Amino acid sequence: MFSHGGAIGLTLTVSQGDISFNYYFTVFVEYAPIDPPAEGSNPYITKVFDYMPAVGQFTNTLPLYEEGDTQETMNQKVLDAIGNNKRGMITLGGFGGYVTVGFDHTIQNVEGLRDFRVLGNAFYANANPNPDAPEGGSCEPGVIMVAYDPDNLGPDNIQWYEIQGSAHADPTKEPWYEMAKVNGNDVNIYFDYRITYYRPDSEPASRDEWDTYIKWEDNQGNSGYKVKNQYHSQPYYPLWAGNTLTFTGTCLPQNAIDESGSGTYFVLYKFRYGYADNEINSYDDSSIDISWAVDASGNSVNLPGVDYIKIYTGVNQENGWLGECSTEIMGVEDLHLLKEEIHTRR
Ligand SMILES: [Ca+2]
Ligand SMILES: [Ca+2]
Ligand SMILES: [Ca+2]
Repeated sequence: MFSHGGAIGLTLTVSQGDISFNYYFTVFVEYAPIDPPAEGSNPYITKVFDYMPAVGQFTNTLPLYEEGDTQETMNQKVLDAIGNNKRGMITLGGFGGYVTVGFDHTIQNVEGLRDFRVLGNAFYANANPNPDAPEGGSCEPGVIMVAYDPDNLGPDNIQWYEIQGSAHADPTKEPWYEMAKVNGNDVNIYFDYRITYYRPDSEPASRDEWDTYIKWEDNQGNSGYKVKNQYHSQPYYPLWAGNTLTFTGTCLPQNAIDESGSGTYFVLYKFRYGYADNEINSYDDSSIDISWAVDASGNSVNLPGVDYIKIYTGVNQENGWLGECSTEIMGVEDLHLLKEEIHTRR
């Protein structure tokens, strides 16, 4: 019996006395297909299980933290903002900040079609000083994870899988990859990235302290500061969290370039597909095919549907006056219940 589907490695060991042989092999475990959801199911988010943004210029304001708020009340504020097609907005802050949501039914994986859309606030630049640039503007990709829970074990007790977005498969194919590399961006993808943020002892007393506001360290030997900017004066470290915040996940290539060369016009370039807050909401590439879910080795898992979706900010980058790269979420929609037919892609 296996606890989850996908490719599972097994070892058969045969031994006698001092002699031992190992035979390694892989079995592929498939799930049984599921029925479409019941009539009257809600196409939108109905539950928020967890919300923990990383440090960010909208943290503690989207949604608003108020004295006395707890993890539970913050989760409820997120549900009030982005559940049930309200289309309010929440921020996930910098790299790793996340939200975990659920539905009143299992979103079905229909073969050949995309299955759900994640609403963000991505848009294209209308005055990019670089005339030949690929599509970009404010594309702040969130990595998407999914889980199928037929036995109602709950989101903390089941296997999660990541949606294999375009850069997961091959970052060099992003149309802006060479530009970003020449610009000095870190264009690698880190599948086991870990970052820790440290709560500042106090808020900056003067502007001199903005550039050394909130310290961070990662597991690639890098460290730095999340900086304060003139447009957002509230604390950027989530006020209901502990003294350190550690997030893990896949860190995507840095996609932002200061196209003005003087710090006035940052363009955050679009990844091809498979992320949140990366494509305009009405365009096809804001939507996701559940068949893109893969296990930790990158093997397809062919989930029949998903019960929970987790989204976390996928880039660690500061962009001058524009602030950190931080994913925003406005909702999630079941495309099948909304009768939207969007074909899959690669
Ligand atoms: Ca599908
Ligand atoms: Ca943002
Ligand atoms: Ca955004």
